[in-house]
Amino acid sequence: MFDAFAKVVSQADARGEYIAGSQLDALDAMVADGNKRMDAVNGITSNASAIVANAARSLFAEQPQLIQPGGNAYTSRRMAACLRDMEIILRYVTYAAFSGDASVLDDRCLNGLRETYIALGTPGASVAAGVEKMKQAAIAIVSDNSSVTKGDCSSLVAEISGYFDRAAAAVA
Ligand code: PEB
Repeated sequence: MFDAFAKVVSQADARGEYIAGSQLDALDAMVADGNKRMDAVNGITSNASAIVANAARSLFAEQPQLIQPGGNAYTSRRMAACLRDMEIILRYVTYAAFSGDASVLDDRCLNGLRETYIALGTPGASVAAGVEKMKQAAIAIVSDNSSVTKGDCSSLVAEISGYFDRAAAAVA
């Protein structure tokens, strides 16, 4: 599990090189934008339950077979497992956003998840659709600068979108 700094050190060490100027510049920009990152993580984290619940509701409205008898979210046990899975994925996306690095998401959440869903008979494409809905809600929160100092959040939004896309692609 790396953050952006540890990742740069690890890559430089693997090559036996000093940290490159371009990498220092990139890390410098990351530090300069640190408050935006904290605000974004805080915004997603403090709205996590609503993000998960709304995404699930919308997923089940679009794919009602999931909650009909025989569906993969039918029975409250499976529904609970589904909501829990979405919550876990969102939590790891917030960790990646906080660290500025996807390795925690990859190593602790996505690695082997596709195989798990295949073994369970859980439709990965439906999980991916749920992740996409969480992404829309999270990006709307991160992009809403009505209660924070106004600034350009486009690169942060693109980065966080990328973590959701990575999660969706890992199970689709
Ligand atoms: C992954 N999900 C399930 C299981 C595991 C995971 C390991 C099996 C064990 C259990 O039921 O608890 N666990 C989860 C995860 C990590 C982890 C992400 C990462 C660290 O440790 N059903 C649907 C939807 C979808 C869904 C499409 C969007 O119809 C999910 C939610 N996951 C779902 C369901 C089960 C499950 C288990 C329904 C239960 C499957 C079953 O028992 O039939």
